[in-house]
Amino acid sequence: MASLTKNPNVNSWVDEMIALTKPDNVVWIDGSDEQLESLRAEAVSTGEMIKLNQEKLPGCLYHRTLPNDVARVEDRTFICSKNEADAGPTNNWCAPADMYAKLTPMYDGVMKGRTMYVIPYSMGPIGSPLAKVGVEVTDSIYVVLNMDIMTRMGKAAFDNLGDKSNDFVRGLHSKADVDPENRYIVHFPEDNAIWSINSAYGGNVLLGKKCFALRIASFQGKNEGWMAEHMLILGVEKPNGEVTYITAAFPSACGKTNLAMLIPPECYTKEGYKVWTVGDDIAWLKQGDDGRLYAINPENGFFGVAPGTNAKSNFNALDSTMKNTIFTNVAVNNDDMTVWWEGLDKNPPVNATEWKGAKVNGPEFIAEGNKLAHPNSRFTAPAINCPCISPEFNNPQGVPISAIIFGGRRAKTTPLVYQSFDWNHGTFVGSIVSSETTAAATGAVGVLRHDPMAMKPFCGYHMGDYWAHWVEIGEKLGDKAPKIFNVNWFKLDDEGHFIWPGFGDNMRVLDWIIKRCDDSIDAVETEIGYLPNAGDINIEGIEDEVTPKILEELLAVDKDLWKAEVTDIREFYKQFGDRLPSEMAEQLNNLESRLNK
Ligand code: OXD
Ligand code: MN
Repeated sequence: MASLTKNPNVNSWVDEMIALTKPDNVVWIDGSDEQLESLRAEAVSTGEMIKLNQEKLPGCLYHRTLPNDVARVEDRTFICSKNEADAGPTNNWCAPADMYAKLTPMYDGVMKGRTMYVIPYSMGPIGSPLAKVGVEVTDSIYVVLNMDIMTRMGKAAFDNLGDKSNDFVRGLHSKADVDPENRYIVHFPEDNAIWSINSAYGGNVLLGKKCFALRIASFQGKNEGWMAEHMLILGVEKPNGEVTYITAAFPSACGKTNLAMLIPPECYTKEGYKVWTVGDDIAWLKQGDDGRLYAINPENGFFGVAPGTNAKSNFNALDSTMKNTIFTNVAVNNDDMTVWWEGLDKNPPVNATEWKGAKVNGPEFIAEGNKLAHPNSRFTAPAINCPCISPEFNNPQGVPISAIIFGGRRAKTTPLVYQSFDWNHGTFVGSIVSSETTAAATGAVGVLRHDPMAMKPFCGYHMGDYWAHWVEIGEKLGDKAPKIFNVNWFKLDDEGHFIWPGFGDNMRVLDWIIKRCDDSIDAVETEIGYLPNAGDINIEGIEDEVTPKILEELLAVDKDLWKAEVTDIREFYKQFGDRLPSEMAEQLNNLESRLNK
């Protein structure tokens, strides 16, 4: 099939990839409905995808990955910058020449007997000054169909790139034999290239997402003066119609999708408050002409964690999955070909297929201690399906950001919410985010680890330089900089119960944050930052659950725990050596001396 572009940089690179992988056929993805429909039909005929109930779930498909291939593989993810020091201590590194030498034989002839799909796509609205083009070649129809949902895919991306530009990210993916021993997710930041092999799991193979929009884009942002962050973007509309835009960075599977699509409690909806979703996972941020920081969501869909999603926890996400959605590794109800996962409802299907493909009696299977859906099973849903998608979703200029929120899963230490003293202190607050690990990546779950700005798995260069970049951006923004906050929805009591209701009630914390941005409310100055006066967190309607004593606990700053935290941060910071910005070292010293006063 003939190329869809005259761009010689694209064509020569694709020719090179064809010569390397030797596919039987090459299909250029134009993004047309006819082409996608025929790919869906082909995937269904080979069993790669399963058609779900087209009346209840129109346009929805199901896919199962191999049991060894269900999450991102951080230990097999590499940043191959020319100099090892530029990848920094938080990334796996290998010299680019050595990595190319190792991977080239693995790709040699890997697509023999297969078709190569050439996917042009834009991250960001086509034509947005903040958008960027990528091209992914892959031997997986599943990848094509997911990229169709997650990006602006098709010929328009090539038209936007133009006939001459070399500014596109080259993504090479082959599922090969899905061999975990030879699985590699590799980034060559200086070559604008990503090579992924032996996986078919979303986060490892939808190369526009984590690989491009975070790892490569963070490196590009550093060089070009903008930021790529692991952040949701939402707008809170007040009764007077004014919308305040907020971004929030939480580690994987810590509720970004839920916060982004939050439905406020009744005491807010009755007044006319509303939350709009701009993005649920990634934000690209750049200073606008008016000096403020603007954000776009480079994605076009949601690759959300299914378990736990239900009409109460996230009605809008659930509703987004009701049509044209791909479900991966959830359970299937064989009676009516619908889907099920833990936490959807209390009625697991009796006649079920569990995520690995075995036919089981759902309730019995669960009673024996098994899970019907994989804990990291996913839905890939078009953003336009979301009932609360922001009218600004496709605005090429993005939305102006008033607040940036960091957060993680912390049983103790970190209060419900606090505000940093200023931008550099906020950067410090982001740098010290720690969180308990989740099923989104392979490895142990529930282990506390440092995850600065929720970017530990996604920063494509040295973390110390990344913090320096934050400091520099703050200098440029000056008094137009967003205010920076930290939240923790996950505080536990001594019996291990969550003490904050979370979900829609997180609106109560957003409300405080917005009032702080508007300068319409005072706060308590503590050693770690500004905390709410207890009376300023609206608990109308949840007084029984959040008693004054619990609120006090939620807003407590335990000095001893924080002193221990300082010791731990000092240890954590050591690995960054002389690339730790002096501003961060100073913030740590200041925190310590405030605690010792
Ligand atoms: C994701 C992740 O899939 O962070 O968004 O793992
Ligand atoms: Mn994520």
